Amino acid sequence: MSKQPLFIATSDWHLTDIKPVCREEEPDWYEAQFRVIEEILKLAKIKDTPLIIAGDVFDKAKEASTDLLTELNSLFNKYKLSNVYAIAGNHDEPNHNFDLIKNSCFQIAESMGIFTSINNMGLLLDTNLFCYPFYDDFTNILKEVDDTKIYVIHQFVYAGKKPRPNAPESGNANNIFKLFPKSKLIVAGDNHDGFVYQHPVTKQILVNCGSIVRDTAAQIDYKPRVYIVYNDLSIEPYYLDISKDKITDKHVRSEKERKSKEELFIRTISTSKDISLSFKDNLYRLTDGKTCKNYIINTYEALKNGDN
Ligand SMILES: [Mn+2]
Repeated sequence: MSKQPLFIATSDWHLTDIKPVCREEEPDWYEAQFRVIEEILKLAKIKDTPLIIAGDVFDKAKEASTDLLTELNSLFNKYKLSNVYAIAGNHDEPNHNFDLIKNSCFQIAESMGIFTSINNMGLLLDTNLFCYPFYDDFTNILKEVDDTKIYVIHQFVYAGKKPRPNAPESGNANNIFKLFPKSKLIVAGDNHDGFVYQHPVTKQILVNCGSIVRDTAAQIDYKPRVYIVYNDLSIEPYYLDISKDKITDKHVRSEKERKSKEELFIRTISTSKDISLSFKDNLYRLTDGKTCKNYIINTYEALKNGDN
């Protein structure tokens, strides 16, 4: 069996009409998003392989404009890919509830023929694959399916150290593998930082796709990518072109500057002997050594006491 691409894995497109602050210098936010989508569609066309979107196609479950939807549709029409599949992420689900998916942009996009929804469904590739959309209580819901080696899920997963203090233990890659002990590969969406992790003992592989469009200043050094999954289950990252991106963290820097100035001010007034928040202290200090000292102090005291 020669090595062939089995599919391209991507997630967290977060398509939105609202330009993020860090991308304020983008002249056209739609173009900025769609040039990335186009690159992915081109890649799927060239590789002649299915494209699987592991959730969060849209940023807001019910708030994509007709402009956004129709532009997305014409882009997909241009490439005429026959095998584009998607599962719903928490952002695609109204109130992060899969039961409400019928009334969502995800559902509209599927109805327009942009992709085929494969929530809670299998896909017959060389190796069987099964997909689960986002569920809040996923550890109770996700189950292994017979003769299935690959799973696609939308859950916050990480390998090694917790990427944020409140990240649940259930998202640790080693615990995700335990949900599917017979699996060989798990593809995940949700965590915007893409990575590939292999369990040292079971050799199971976790591919976390990561986001494709950088939308926070924290991602300024991130290299957006999709992953090509081959039929021998080897994984290859494909880094997307970010040369046209206009991204800035200056709003974060000015916020930091403002905060540090504030901190410095508070530190100064709380430690310095020369500065006080008391008007009286400052006034008295100002008069030190001046000939008018007594006059000023007497006037101030008289004013304060309401003397005429
Ligand atoms: Mn998500």
